[in-house]
Amino acid sequence: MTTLRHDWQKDEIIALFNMPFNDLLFRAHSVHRSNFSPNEVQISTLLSIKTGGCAEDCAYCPQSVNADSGVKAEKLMKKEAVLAEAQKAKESGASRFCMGAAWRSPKDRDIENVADIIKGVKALGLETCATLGMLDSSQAHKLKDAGLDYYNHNIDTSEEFYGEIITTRTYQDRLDTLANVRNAGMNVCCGGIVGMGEGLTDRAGLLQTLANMPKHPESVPINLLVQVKGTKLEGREALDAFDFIRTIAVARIIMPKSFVRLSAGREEMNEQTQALCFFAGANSIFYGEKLLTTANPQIDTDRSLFVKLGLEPLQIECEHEAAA
Ligand code: SAM
Ligand code: DTB
Ligand code: SF4
Repeated sequence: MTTLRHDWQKDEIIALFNMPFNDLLFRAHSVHRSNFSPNEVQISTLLSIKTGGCAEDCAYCPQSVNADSGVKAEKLMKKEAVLAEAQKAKESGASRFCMGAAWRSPKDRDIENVADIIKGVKALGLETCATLGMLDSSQAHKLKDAGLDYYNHNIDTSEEFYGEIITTRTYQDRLDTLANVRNAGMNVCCGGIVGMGEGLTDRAGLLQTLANMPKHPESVPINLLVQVKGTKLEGREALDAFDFIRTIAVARIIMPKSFVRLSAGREEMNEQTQALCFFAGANSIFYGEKLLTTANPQIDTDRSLFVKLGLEPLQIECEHEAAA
């Protein structure tokens, strides 16, 4: 039986990162196989429902007002337009629809509008996820009541490196939002970004914070920085692919029952790197040609990779089907 630990020490995690590659992958894959069906991958499709003009200064993000990325500020999309995209995502094989908004935190009016959209997406038979910035407790409860299944809010990196990337909100602000989401009874989707110029100790610190939460996030997105022209992190030295694969493997070992998502950055990754990530324990991806504002692999490209590797999309059981 797998025991879930919440007392990981930094040096233990660093020791995992430093294992010989074959030993690390063997251990991660063994953990993966004893907790999941090894060839099943959960599929989420992303949509930016409110793009650009964000007041936060996240150094990686093309949607910050501080970035000179050419991303224009738009209003919240209309419900009908979002539902049309959700329907397309469902027809392409996604099981979860994730809606992102470039807000520091939503206003109560925004929560009402998004709650209405969430009800519509759920009625299509999709799982719902939203990422709208910081939430207080009452906002988290309103989203839960609307039927939101997952809330995504990333801690991004280690507490030590965080200040180099964002100055407009603290690490503790993020942890407070995550506690509000958890206490409202939603599933937590929380991960980070690697390849921002952090060191191995920071990647270990990111995973340590996630694994030592009172409950492991159900979904752990590991993003490889998408370097966007006009952002502060444009031109950072690219992360070695093996260091990315090691990050996935360590996440799998220390959060054995969480879905680990091979998230942003797949467009710059070759098939072999992605295959090793799946072997190391990644079992979720973003699917569809766009992430929020940047490119993701084409649907046909991903379908062909799934065929080559014998991977199958994870099927979800709709509530009305489960009740039948
Ligand atoms: N504004 C909300 C927030 O920050 O919580 C929600 C949207 S925000 C774009 C969601 C996440 O996308 C960020 O926390 C970050 O981890 C990820 N992200 C943004 N830009 C990225 C980039 N260039 N490369 C990789 N991940 C990125
Ligand atoms: C997550 O961890 N990654 C996604 C999702 N959660 C919201 C976002 C990736 C964004 C990449 C940059 C862009 O497309 O703007
Ligand atoms: Fe705003 Fe989110 Fe981008 Fe930060 S990551 S600038 S909060 S949209």
